[in-house]
Amino acid sequence: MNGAELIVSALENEGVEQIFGIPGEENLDVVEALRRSRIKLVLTRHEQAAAFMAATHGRLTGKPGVCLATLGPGALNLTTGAAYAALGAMPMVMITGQKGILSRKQARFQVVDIVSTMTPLTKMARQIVSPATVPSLVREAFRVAQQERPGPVHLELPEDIAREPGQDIAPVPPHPIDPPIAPRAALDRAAELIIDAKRPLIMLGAAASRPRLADALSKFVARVKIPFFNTQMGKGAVTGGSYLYIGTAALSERDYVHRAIDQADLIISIGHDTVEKPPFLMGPDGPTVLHVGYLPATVEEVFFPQAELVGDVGPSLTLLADRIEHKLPRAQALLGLRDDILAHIAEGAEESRWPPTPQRIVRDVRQAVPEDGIVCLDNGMYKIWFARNYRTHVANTLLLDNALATMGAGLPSAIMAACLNPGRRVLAVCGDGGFMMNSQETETAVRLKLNLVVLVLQDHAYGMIRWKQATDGFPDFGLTFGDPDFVAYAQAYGAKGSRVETADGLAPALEAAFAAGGVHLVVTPVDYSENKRVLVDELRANKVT
Ligand SMILES: Cc1ncc(C[n+]2csc(CCOP(=O)(O)OP(=O)(O)O)c2C)c(N)n1
Ligand SMILES: [Mg+2]
Repeated sequence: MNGAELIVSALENEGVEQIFGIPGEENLDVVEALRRSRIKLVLTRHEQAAAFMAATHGRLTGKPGVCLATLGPGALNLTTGAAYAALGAMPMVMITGQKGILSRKQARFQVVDIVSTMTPLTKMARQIVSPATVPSLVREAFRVAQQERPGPVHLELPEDIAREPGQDIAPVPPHPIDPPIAPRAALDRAAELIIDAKRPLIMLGAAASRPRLADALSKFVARVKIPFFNTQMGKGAVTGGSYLYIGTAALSERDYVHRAIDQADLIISIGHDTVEKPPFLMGPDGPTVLHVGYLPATVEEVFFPQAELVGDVGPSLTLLADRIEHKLPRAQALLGLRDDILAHIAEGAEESRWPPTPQRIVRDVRQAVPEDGIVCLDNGMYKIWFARNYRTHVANTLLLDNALATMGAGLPSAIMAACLNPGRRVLAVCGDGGFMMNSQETETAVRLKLNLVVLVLQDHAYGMIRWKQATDGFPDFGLTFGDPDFVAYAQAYGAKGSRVETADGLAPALEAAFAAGGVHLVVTPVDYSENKRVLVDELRANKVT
């Protein structure tokens, strides 16, 4: 087998079913090996989108997604996706080509040091220099990508090594690994802290959304009965309809949920990852924070836990619940705040203003998307509103990026979610700015015959930056643009398109789009005056007691 055949056989051995990307001439041996394999090559229209898709595969399944690009320009286009997976802790394997390394017949044409470029963006970046090392390097790449804290790995396969005949080496078989559970002494200490707390609160962070954790985490919360809130990326980790859900910390301070946070004397922070915009700010006067995580906490100016429970989170939480269940008479000390917090958050959701408010849009989306439906957000102003107002009931049903927070990932992540979940409703929500950053992938979605609805919120502006500009006291300048006719644009790709024209038009438009199937773009204007009215003026006046 040559280097390319060895790599494809090693990928099959890892259970890889599809690879996303754009090959170049340096990958042609890999393409040929893929043609003869079980693995499907899914072409995208930009490598960045391929990386977003592969990362989302990792995020949703816990198993690395794989993307492929050529050398130089193709590989460089993967870098934003690499950073997205690195900050978001999403397992992903990137394979890129390179000119031959044994001879240099094209001099330096297109040659960029991609391994060095990828090093700070990945957990591991290696050039493959011999077919013999392919099976072990691929196994290692998958192990490293998948292990806590998960992330991206890069392998560079030069074209001559891809073509070089090697021995038929068998791939290294994967085996299950059970990470260590928190030790007894740490469990006892954590239990004591929680039993002594007068006003405990649970916070679910990004790592709480790891797919394999959903059950154990939900059981823990149900057993200890302490109210919980989540960070943006912790949304949905425990059923959001639970009577213990007290809100989402979409802002760092002063939101209604901070009324509970500010009164808590102990926050049991499960899986918080400080890549997220801080859900609250720790200060010298408290509260005490107990970090529960796969890995020790990272200490920041605004986050410095005083106690830690480190180990495989699911089984560790079960042992912790065994110690504290039925011993927490004060568990619900803060639950009385819940109704008021949630009532404030729900304000404006029923309003029939035209254009619709973000609160109304969130409500209409929630109506059209069943509990197990998946909403994938791009980055823009609406992300704060969805994080704050959208109620989740099933783990990983609101995919948003509060880590790299890059524009352009909404559509590709929704494409991946739709590929993995053909029976569920999947919706991408994008701003008119972010959608245009990877809108070419509409063709990919159409070609893959996906059922996917894309909701574009139109304000003819980079709205979030415009909002910041206004709240920081700058004059309105430089952040507006013209849009294409989105309905015609969708139709040009062979997708369907519709425009919301009335205050009550969004929910039926979404319902019709889902019911019709295929790829469907729905465009609605949005009234962003609420950004200042609620998120600035109202919350500034919101006295946290
Ligand atoms: C790739 C990238 N470029 C720039 C930014 C900075 N940024 C964050 S939100 C935003 C505006 C988003 O505009 P749009 O997609 O139209 O959403 P809106 O806020 O208008 O709803 C910008 C420019 C970013 N996060 N990512
Ligand atoms: Mg916009």
